[in-house]
Amino acid sequence: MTSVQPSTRLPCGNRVLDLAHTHVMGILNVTPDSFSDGGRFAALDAALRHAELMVLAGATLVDVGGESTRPGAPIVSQQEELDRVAPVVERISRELDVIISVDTSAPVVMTEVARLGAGLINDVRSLRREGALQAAAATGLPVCLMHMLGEPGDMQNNPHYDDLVGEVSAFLADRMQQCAAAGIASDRIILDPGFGFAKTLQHNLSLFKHMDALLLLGRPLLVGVSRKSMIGQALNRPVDERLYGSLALAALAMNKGARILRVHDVAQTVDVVRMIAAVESAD
Ligand code: 8Y4
Repeated sequence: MTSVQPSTRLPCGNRVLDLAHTHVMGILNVTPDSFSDGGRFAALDAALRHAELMVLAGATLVDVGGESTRPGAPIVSQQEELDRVAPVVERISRELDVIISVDTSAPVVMTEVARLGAGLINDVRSLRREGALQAAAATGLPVCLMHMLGEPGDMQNNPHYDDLVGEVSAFLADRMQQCAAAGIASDRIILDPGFGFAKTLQHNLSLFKHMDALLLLGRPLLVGVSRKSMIGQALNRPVDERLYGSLALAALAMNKGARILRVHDVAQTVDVVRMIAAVESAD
């Protein structure tokens, strides 16, 4: 007797992501503050080396980002963002066995990176930019929709929620509907609570504790908390001392059902994931 189940296999361009397991997504920044001093060619080589190390350490996805979402970061033109990201996507696609996620809100970037071998669109603005829904739909790629109120620049100005989990859930449900109307079926969607985006420490902790409520939306969850200020604030640690806090939250997120963990410290997080998976697969 075979039972019909929703597929756990998510097509990501020329690769497939098996969402029956938890995956580690390594963060690859290609913003100028992460460029090496030698200019764009040296920066490209450095990005490739970093991506390769993350893949060797067990990342099944790398998230390539060319626009800083830090509050106060300079606004980058779509062309500049494309100039940073496109060569990296092209070379990773040719040289490494990994799903390339691109962290972008720019329609032009979505269209071009899909052509160059990207496997996933990761938009912290949930396709709210003009033309983004249409561009993402046309790529045929899956999309990660993330909760954020406002824009990265103004989002930390006194965020308020009457019903935090309910409002995050309603926001993501609404964005899924907008996607469906634009031709992005729900089976192409990944959802993300958006830790650190328009949320206080207490908001972040409470949303983390109750994130399993978002599983009711029926889509896999991606969680990004690595080195974020919620860890800094909870533990009183500077950004270079947040590894253990990050690993604790990675383990907890996996336990709550998250399927993709977006992290800086891939090797360490992969050990956490594999150890938990070993216990979960025991008799
Ligand atoms: C230290 C470390 C300080 C990290 C700040 C940060 C998410 C994301 C970002 C996320 C998804 C960041 C692009 C912010 N966060 N995409 N992107 N989910 N899907 N800050 O949580 O890492 S950038």
